[in-house]
Amino acid sequence: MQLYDLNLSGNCYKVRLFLSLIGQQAELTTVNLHAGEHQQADFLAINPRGQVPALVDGELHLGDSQAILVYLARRYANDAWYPQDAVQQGRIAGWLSFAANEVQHGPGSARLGKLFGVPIDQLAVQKKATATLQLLDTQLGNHTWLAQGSQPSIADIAVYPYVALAGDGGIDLAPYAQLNAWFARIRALPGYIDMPGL
Ligand SMILES: N[C@@H](CCC(=O)N[C@@H](CS)C(=O)NCC(=O)O)C(=O)O
Repeated sequence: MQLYDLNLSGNCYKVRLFLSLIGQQAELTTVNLHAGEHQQADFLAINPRGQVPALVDGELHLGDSQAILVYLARRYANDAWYPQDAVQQGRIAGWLSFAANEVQHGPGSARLGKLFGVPIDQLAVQKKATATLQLLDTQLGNHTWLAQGSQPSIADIAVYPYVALAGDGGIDLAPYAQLNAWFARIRALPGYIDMPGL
């Protein structure tokens, strides 16, 4: 299995973290976005969207961190990470979508602007980020894990990185007690690994 990766990408970290939690290994290939490697023909043949992460496993070429989590969970992990139950799958899909939208465009974009100098309306993204963090803090006040099961699922792994990295975007995480308790639960999982900024 090969993972096309970038150390500072929260989306790539999602996949590295999950691989470690389930005790699977992938050969990492760094894609230098700064040098435009993601737009070169050989990488576009792997992921036509020109984005990392991208996973190659045998014949499978798969982009998008959420899609990769689903694949890895179903293919390599025990059922708890992505249960067969329809209610649980529906809830998890909702959180995967939340990771790709509210989280990516709130705290994720704030970090892009502050850390990487990408031109972004910081005021607008800080507002989105605050609403996202508040919603999560409320959800986690009533539930140990996001999808409401008794164990963590891929929903937690999809949402965690850019929320935990919000400080890189100039957002103070201290007021969110439930979020901080959830970070601690995730960090206590066997096989947990960090990335720069956490
Ligand atoms: N929805 C995708 C987003 C992936 C993404 O935005 N990747 C960034 C790095 S974090 C990237 O490759 N950006 C280069 C580009 O879009 O040109 C996912 O969850 O994997």
